Parts: sequence; structure tokens; C-alpha cells
Amino acid sequence: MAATITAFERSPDRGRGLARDMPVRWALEEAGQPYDVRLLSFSALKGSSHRALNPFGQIPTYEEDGLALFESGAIVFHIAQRHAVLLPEDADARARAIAWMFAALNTVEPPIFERSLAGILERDEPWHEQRQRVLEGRIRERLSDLSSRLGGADWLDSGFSAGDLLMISVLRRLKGANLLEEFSALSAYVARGEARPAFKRAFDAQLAVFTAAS
Ligand code: GTB
Repeated sequence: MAATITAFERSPDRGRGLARDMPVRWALEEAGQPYDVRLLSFSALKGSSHRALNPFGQIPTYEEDGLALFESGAIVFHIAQRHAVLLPEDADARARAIAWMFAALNTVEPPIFERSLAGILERDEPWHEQRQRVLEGRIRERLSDLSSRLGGADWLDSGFSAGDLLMISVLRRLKGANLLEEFSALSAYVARGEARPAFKRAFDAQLAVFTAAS
């Protein structure tokens, strides 16, 4: 049976593929797995039936044959474990790809997330601009290190993997911030990910939800 994921009925990103159902959709598309989507309003997210799937009342969730999962990283990992296209067979290469998954979510994303949050919650504070500069400095440090490691390679470690899928998903959250553009290797890396047919199918599917609701 096809898996069912959850997504925003009306995503605040207006269908730009920034909400976290996007990496899950992308992974499913890479794996060639059909899936159904249950769309949720903000109030439904906090209802008891959704909280039974995700205790934090958030999207995305994933249900398949009696298994229910939350956390986009865990869901992508689950899909990747079952489909060779997202994790290499070789044990060492697989371990390195998994390390990149953690690096994306645990090392690169935190300052990016912090900056987005500050842009929403602290916009009116007198110290907002100063704090944004500090956060942007932290992001630049991460981007610089990542760019040095990537060098001229297409992907982070040999072939495309779930590590790249999550890293590119995280870097896409910098769109419009004029930070990624300072690192041409990373801009090209993100563009390479976005050019993958599976990415395009996932992007079009989540954009269609927003378009239909508008
Ligand atoms: N760590 C969890 C995961 O990776 O699955 C985080 C899940 C999460 O943050 N979900 C968000 C959510 O459900 C949606 S994706 N929020 C509702 C709530 O908490 O009440 C985060 C997100 C939202 C909007 C944009 N955007 O507009 O650009 C980008 C990302």
C-alpha cells in the first residue's frame, strides 16, 4: 500500500517547497514510491488525532502498513534505508552518507533556522539588526566550511544520497537571504539538486496544493 504523508493545507511558504513535507516528497520521488497526501489545517495539526502521529502537532508525518513516523529526517532515513538510490550499498559509504544527513540537520540547519525565527519573532526588537548580523556570520562560517569540503564535486560523497537531499533542502531555506549567492559552489550544488527530475516532481506536487487552495 502507498504511504500517506501529511502536509499543510495552505503552506505559509506559498508553495515554494520550504515546508518539511518537501524532503519527504523528494525522497519518495527519488525512490519511485507513490504516496498519498493528507492535507491539514493549522487547527487540525493540534488536534488529538494528528498528535497521536506527531506529539508536537507538526507536519510531516508518514504512515505505511501500520508504521507511523514523524520527524522529516527520520522519515527520509526510513525511505533511504529501503531504496538503494538514496544510500549506497557499501557500508562505509553508507555511514558517511548518514553522517551528512546528521550534518545537514544538526550542524548546518541550526543557525539558518535561528535566523528565520529571529526574522519572524524579533523583527521589532531594537537589537534585531545586530543579532541578524551575528546569526548571518554563523551561517557564513558553516557555508564556507561546507563549500570548502564540496569543492568542485557534484555531491558531498561520491554519488547523490539522502545526505545531499537533506543538505540541499536545508540550504534552500536561505533563498532570498543573499547568503548562498556568496558561495558559487553551493549555489551550483543546490541548482543541481533542484534539476533532478524527482525534485521537480515533488516541488510541482506541493506547489499544486497551494495553487488549488488559492
Ligand atoms: N523537526 C521537525 C521535522 O523535521 O519534521 C520539524 C517539523 C516542523 O517544523 N514542521 C512545521 C510545522 O508543522 C512545518 S515545516 N509547523 C506548524 C506548527 O509547529 O504549529 C517548517 C516550515 C514552515 C514554514 C516555512 N515557510 O513558510 O517557509 C518553512 C518551514
